[in-house]
Amino acid sequence: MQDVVEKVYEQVVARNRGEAEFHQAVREVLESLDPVIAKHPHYAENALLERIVEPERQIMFRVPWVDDAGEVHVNRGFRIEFNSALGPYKGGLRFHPSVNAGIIKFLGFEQIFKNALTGQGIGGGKGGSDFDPHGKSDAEVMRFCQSFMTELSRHIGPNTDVPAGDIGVGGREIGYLFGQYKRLRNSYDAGVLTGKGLAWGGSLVRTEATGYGTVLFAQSMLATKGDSLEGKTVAVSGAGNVAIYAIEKAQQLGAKPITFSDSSGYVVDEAGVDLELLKQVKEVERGRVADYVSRRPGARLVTEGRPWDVPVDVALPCATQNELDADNAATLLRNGCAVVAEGANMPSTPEAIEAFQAAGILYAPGKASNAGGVATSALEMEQNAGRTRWDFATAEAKLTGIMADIHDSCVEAAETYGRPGDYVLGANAAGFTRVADVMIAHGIV
Ligand code: NDP
Ligand code: 2IT
Repeated sequence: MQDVVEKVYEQVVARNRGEAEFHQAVREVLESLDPVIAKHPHYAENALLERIVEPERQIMFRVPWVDDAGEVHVNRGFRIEFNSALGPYKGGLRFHPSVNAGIIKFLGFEQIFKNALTGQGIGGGKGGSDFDPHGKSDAEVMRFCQSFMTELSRHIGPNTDVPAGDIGVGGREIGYLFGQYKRLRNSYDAGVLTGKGLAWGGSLVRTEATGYGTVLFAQSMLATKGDSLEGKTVAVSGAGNVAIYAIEKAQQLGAKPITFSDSSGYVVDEAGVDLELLKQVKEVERGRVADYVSRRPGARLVTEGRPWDVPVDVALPCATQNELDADNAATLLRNGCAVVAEGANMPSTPEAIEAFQAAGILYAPGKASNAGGVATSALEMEQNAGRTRWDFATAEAKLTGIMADIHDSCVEAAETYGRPGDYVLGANAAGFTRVADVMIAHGIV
């Protein structure tokens, strides 16, 4: 990295000690900015880089709640309001035991550039808690969500900060969070949260959007080589919201997904994933991947290694950060995998990304390929503001158009800065310049 950029990175490490995921996300962006700063030195003036890596506001709070047995628990809540240059802070809430300040900060930082890529006027933020929804009753999840929102409600609003779902936060949690917000504020602010139920302000296609968008992005990358997903085998990780709808869209486009996973292991189903069964097990029963295998002849559960050990043409990591390392990348490449599109945020380690890029395969970073979820959240906000509701085809056509535009912006920026086909540089440069130009226009704030 150039001196000016390296200094900013060193300050981030010194100021945010022990936050390895945040350092990793910042490093990836700053490295990409080298050619951007070289071409436009004014981006490094007025401490623009120093400002963009520092959250505008960081909120951390106690979340006490009572379980079904009457025992009191204390979790920690976070909301990092990272950047509001382009619009209200926007980004999901993650409930997972691994959540800490560094993880929420990395997610919030990525969200700035992802949201800029959508072209929709949304700033970047992220939040969550180290609460683990697994194995909790609906009543426990509700009491937790109510306690969490009691503090969060002071900080959010349809024009201020608009949370949504992420790992461990889906329609059920958004419902409990919205109910408590409405009660505390005595105001039906539909646009304060996205991912709402269809009967109370939700948008069609929001549930499907992240997975669909990821596969559409993979299809656009393949189209640059005159190829398509038709007939390709696909390895998917995760078995949550993003994974399920990535599998659905891949199947619609004629590809054959043969794996999915959760934290108990991965499933290989050489005949192709039975999506109805997967939805029944994961969405309806909230079960484990083993419940799929017990009902699906020919499918097997593997508890050692990762889905990346299975030979495929396309890999779609849709579970969590750093779930695909250098060894996994080497295995995928050895087996002939030629496309990786990230549904999750930062699922590939820096070494894995380096291997994909050195091999010259099509590799899309999450902030570009998984932007369909937040893009459709912004469409939900638009419908809420206009007190209207679009049908499925209208919302899906808008998502498809936005994903195509993001793809083309990445391609164009990669060419502008001299590395055609480098989607990491393309996404970071295109996202950064949009935010930076507006920050400059707004003055030193
Ligand atoms: P879900 O909670 O619906 O599903 C997450 C899935 O990933 C589960 O199958 C879960 O298994 C697995 N998983 C999570 N953490 C781990 C872990 N540490 N080790 C192994 N498996 C794990 O979340 P989403 O599908 O919504 O999110 C998946 C990824 O996509 C995340 O990186 C998220 O940030 C990203 N994303 C989500 C968007 C959205 O709209 N929902 C938008 C853009 C990105 P288990 O149940 O066993 O924990
Ligand atoms: O990582 C993400 O982009 C999300 N979890 C979705 C955020 C949103 O506001 O829809």
